[in-house]
Amino acid sequence: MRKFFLILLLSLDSLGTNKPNIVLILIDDLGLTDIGAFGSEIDTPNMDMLAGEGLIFSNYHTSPECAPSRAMLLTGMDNHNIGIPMIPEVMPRSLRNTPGYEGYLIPEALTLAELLRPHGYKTYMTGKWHLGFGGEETAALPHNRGFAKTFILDATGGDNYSNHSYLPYYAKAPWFKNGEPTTLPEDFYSSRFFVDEMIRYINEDIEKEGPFFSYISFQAQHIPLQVPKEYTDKYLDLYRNGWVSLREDRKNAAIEKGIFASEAPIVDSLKKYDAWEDLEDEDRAHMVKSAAVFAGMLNAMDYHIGRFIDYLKANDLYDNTIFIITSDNGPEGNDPSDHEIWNQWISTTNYNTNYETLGEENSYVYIGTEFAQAMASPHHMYKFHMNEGGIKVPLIISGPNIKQGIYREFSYVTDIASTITDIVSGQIHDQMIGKSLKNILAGNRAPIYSDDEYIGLEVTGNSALFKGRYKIVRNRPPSGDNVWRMFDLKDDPGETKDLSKTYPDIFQDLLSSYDEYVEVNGVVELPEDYFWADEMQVNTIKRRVYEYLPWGLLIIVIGLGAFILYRRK
Ligand SMILES: [Ca+2]
Repeated sequence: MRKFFLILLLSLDSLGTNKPNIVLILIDDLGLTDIGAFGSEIDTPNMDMLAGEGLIFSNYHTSPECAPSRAMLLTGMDNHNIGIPMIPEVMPRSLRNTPGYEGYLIPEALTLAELLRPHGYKTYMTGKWHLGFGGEETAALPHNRGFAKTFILDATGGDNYSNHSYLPYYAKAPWFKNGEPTTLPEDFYSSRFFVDEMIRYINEDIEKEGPFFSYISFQAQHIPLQVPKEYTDKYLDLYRNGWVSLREDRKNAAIEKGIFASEAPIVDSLKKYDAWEDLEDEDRAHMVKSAAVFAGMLNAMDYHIGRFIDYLKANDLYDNTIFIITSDNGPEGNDPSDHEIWNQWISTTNYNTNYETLGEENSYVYIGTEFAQAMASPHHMYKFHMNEGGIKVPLIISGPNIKQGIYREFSYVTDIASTITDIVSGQIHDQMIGKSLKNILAGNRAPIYSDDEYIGLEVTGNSALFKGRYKIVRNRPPSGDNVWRMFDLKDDPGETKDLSKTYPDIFQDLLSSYDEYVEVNGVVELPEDYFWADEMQVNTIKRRVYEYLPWGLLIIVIGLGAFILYRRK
């Protein structure tokens, strides 16, 4: 009887045909002001068009790292309850027996694709997945987690022109087509390919009933930054005034666009670095061109989003499509050349950092800490950190019946899955902790979180908690001191004035909420001497040693055989 009702419900559901298509576009390591509509100098006309037609979220937060953000985005759950508390590359392997620390997306945490399919959605994904433990846990790949057609990379990043790994952790970038290991086409360029492949999936099923859910997860703007030369050439002169000037320009543009309050002070985040004028000419030129590659790569990605929009328009699909565009964390400030294991590894690869060909095939480009800090403008810090520069990123939602404007109240990564299930089914799925933004999309501008609700966040030992207008935050060494500070984000969104001693009662209340968050979600306190780069080195050796194990065993067997033969003689 129950089954009958379920079938009836499902068929009724598929009859209620006007459900919107949903396009979820995730950009990797994009700063708050990297998109034109948020104050960028980079050409992003297609995303700006969607932002102009839809709603801009100027106070949206995610986690500071790729994989946890992606898992939270797709499930609406806290990162400690889904198997991805931190990127698996830096997770101490001893933690894998702890519930919530499995290192891959556990089956109990349903993905949006699994939740949308029973409602008649056709489900597709292209691009970076990063939730299957580097391809080792195949049950956690998107093809086995609700996506009908997929072409994905199950790693923290990869080359944009080939299957080369960008880190010693991976021998080759682990690519999968519909759950099976696969190769890349000859003329592969990541952003173009993900869009082509997505168009192909939609087109193949265009006669089939039902809306589609398409998740395009770009490699842009993750390192190595790479893009065809003509895009870089457009921006060659743009960054010649350096990072201080870029940060200031972005801040002013963000104020003008209504993304940041004009009177709010900001942290002097760049003062601890070398002055731009004091750099060697050669280094400066290299950095200016690296930043141009960054800009070109984003411009190219936007161009391919434009092609996707054109396809939808040409096939009468655009008007009933909701676009959600966001980033998984703030800008990448890591300089890989600071790490000896990377320096040794890169010399064994085809990669080069030659000025002439920066951004082209086999070129390894990154913007470095100072430009990353500028691209998080006007905020402090960048990827991996719990200050606003690491976790406050762009969010644009546009589509049918979505009212234009800017939503300035706090919103959070887990709200997206809640919103999608609410739009599709009229309710937020039980597993989710996020709030629905449905009323906000319809024009309501009230806060969705009340003053006594808290949102806790812990990733790789760095922590934050939001409650009402306040936020507490702490970052571990080497960039932090592991001391909690408290900021009033309403009056001081730039996090310039620590109020922990000014309002000790409020500070204590937020600390207690954090303790409760740790307790409820089973957060493991990492050892004091934990350092992510050391852990990645250990995990790299553990992962790669298995590749050489069969050869080692073969040599031992041949050696033993030879020894026995010799003894028999
Ligand atoms: Ca990322």
